[in-house]
Amino acid sequence: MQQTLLLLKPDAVQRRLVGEIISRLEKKGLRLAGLKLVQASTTLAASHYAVHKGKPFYDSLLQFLTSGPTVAMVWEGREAVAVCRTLMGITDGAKAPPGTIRGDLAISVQNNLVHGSDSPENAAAEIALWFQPGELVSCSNCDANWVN
Ligand code: DAT
Ligand code: MG
Repeated sequence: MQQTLLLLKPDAVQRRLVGEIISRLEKKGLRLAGLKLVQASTTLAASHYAVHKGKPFYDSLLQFLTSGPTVAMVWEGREAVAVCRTLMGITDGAKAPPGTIRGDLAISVQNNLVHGSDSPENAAAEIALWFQPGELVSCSNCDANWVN
């Protein structure tokens, strides 16, 4: 089953939207495989967003991701990477369609509540960056035959 890294970034925690966002992921039928609250260091934030190094918004982005606690999660399911990206909506909250997390709950480009891996390869690398292997739990939800 495919896994993806989902971050509820510091704005989601500060705005008390953690439960709302997790609820959407649960209801979709994804399985939670890992969950923790992390105060990201600059080193962790820089590794996570290394692909954006050199862009005009990079420094601000690192400041944002280290500005408070982040909820780091691994979600698992059929096409989990693409499913989570669809649930999130596009990057700019002002342009993300209604029904998506960003479209319903964000209006900023930077402070857009969630991160989701954009490919299975990046998901594997990002999961390894945020989680130790022993922090992930494998099991099958009791309704798996109804959901999948
Ligand atoms: P996404 O989070 O949708 O995968 P991304 O990987 O292109 O988007 O960018 C990572 C984060 O950087 C994004 O969630 C918010 C911020 N960001 C992207 N483009 C930006 C811009 N033009 N101005 C300010 N922040 C930006
Ligand atoms: Mg991205």
